[in-house]
Amino acid sequence: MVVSERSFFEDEFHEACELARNMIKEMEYPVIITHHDADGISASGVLMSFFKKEPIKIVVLSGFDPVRAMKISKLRAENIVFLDLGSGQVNTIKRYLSGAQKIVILDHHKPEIAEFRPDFPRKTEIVQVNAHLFGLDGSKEISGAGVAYAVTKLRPELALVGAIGDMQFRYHEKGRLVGYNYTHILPNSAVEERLDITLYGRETRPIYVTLGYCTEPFLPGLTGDKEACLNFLKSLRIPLKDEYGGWKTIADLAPEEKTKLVDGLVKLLIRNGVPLKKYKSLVGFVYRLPNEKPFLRDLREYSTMLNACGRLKRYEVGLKVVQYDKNVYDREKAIREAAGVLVKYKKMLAEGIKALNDVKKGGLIESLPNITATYVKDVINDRIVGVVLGMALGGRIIDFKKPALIAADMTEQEGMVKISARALKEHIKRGVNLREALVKAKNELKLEKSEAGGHDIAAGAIIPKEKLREYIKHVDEKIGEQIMWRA
Ligand SMILES: [Mn+2]
Repeated sequence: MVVSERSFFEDEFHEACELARNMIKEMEYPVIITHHDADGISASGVLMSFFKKEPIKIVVLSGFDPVRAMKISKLRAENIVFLDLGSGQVNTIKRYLSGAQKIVILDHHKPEIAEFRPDFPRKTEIVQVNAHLFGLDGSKEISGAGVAYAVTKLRPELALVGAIGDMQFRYHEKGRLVGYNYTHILPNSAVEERLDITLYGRETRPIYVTLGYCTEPFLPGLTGDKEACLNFLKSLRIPLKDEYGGWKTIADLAPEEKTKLVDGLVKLLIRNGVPLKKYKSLVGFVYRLPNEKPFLRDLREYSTMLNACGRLKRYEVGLKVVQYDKNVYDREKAIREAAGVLVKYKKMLAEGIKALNDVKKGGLIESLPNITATYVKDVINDRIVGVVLGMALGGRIIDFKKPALIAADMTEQEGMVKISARALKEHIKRGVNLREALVKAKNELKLEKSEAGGHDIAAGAIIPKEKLREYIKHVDEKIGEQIMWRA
């Protein structure tokens, strides 16, 4: 008998999914509450396909907290579906939305209450299908969109866009999807998996542009210098343009040309003393939808585009991109629009990185015993601060010997700051769990109107500005305890 690495409670999970599906099927005028990232928008696409005929309302949120719960309660919705959020806020849902008849939560974040049927006032029927309740690791084996797929059996491609948007591939050394994503979703989808050059932009950008923008790994002498990239490609005799004079992308290259490119890059990195660990990610698993529009063909680019729409609050554009059953012309228009949003988003990120560097010069970074904390005030928009931090981690702009935390003023909530925290895999191995630290610190300071949640490796919180110092100190202590406890 073949025994799988780790068993999850497959039958129970699928039973729960079926129960949730039946509940959703009966919903009239459902209100769908979803997260603003690629995973949340993908999950909405899945549900839109499910509710083809039923009029639905979609509310896209950057997070869920009492203030927003109160606003949603004013919609007086009888049927609510939470996507990619909700499990971390079951008590808030109970406090503000117990007027609803049916509530279904489809989530993969660690649940606040580990029960399929959390206790609620009797008139509300509530279930939460959460990966963690069924032995699945929600940080790497299934995404929010994946849970939505498991429930509806629709749009497996979007389920994988969500997984890739949530970086669920990064736990595998060659960037492969694992767990439920791999065993149950990929085989049922039109997505192709193969080992290839992973560089971002492989389907859409001229090769020299791809190299010029490459920060993972950082290419000495090439990153940031387009002229040098062109010369580098010429020296390798890699054709830059196709027969019609259009720029070739990496995906357009023949296998032997790809080999030449990888060889050339590896040699360059070795010459510059870059350790192997940093560039073995040049080749890894890529996921593509061969019949999709070029911008969406590579799932990483697809998810980045949805992320851009979410972060810049162009939800309607992102939602149209994931809605296949809509009229084709409309969707194509939305994809073009999304491409424009993406350009703007990339520009904001570049400005964010620059601002972070300036802040660094200004000395606003504080090094505590167990974390590095930075307060950027309103210099970096709170919606992109987490992404900028992730990039800073990739580019080693911040000292990442310790987990890093960055705080920015909220643009929409006066007096509140948004906190993003990121750790490296090495920190996780030593026992660090950012979500736990952020949540515990919040509870200890009795910050009731605040929120905190996320994953061990990436987490966030929204707290009152006047509590920032104290909060950071508490988080630092929690991280210290986690490491000590493990040591
Ligand atoms: Mn997610």
